[in-house]
Amino acid sequence: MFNIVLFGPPGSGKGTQSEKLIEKYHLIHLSTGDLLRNEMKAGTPLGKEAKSLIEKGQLVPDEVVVGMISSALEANPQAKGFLFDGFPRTIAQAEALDKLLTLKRTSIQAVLFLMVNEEELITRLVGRAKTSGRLDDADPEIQRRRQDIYKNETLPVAGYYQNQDKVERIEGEGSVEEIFQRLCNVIQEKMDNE
Ligand code: B4P
Repeated sequence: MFNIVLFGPPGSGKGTQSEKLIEKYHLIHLSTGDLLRNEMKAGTPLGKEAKSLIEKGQLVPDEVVVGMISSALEANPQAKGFLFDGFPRTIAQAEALDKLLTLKRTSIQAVLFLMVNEEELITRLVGRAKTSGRLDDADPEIQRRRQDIYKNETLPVAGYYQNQDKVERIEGEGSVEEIFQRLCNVIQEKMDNE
């Protein structure tokens, strides 16, 4: 199996690049943001709990997202590999993921870290707000909070994987196609060394 974590701050282009990567490498796309938004749309109890947190720019509890990922791994026993998008977002999630993958006798091969400066992130999210209908995009105050939570809770996850020597930093500014090529170059190198 070939498993990738696509890592980066809110608005760094994880969702945008994931769509292209899964098409090229035939990986199963696991986006906790998308899974949570589906639950919200369906109005499930989990979705209702998530909605109140996401709309304030806060993270959903670890056990909720880990449970969703665990079910998704179980539901795809034949997968060639997984692309984790927006997960893990805390050290506890990263540890839980390592355990789940060990049970499946596999592991993360690479953590691709999209580097984008904060002003560019805010500009992108303001742009996305015009079409996404996402309340967590529309309010600049909430966007700043999401960036702060990212720095405090999610950025340490990069250190966790750095200790495993798995992090590849990728310049996340430029055209979508340029960034995609950068990601593909790194993935190809990793695959060749498997
Ligand atoms: P996510 O859905 O993961 O979303 P995101 O981080 O906001 O965006 P992403 O990086 O995917 O950016 P995108 O491609 O859309 O999370 C939403 C919320 O769910 C979180 O805040 C949290 O509350 C909750 N959540 C999710 N996972 C969780 C977890 N594991 N634990 C706890 N809570 C969790 O790109 C952004 C914009 O930029 C788009 O408009 C795009 O068109 C544009 N763009 C992309 N690439 C560009 C480029 N190269 N140049 C210019 N613009 C570009």
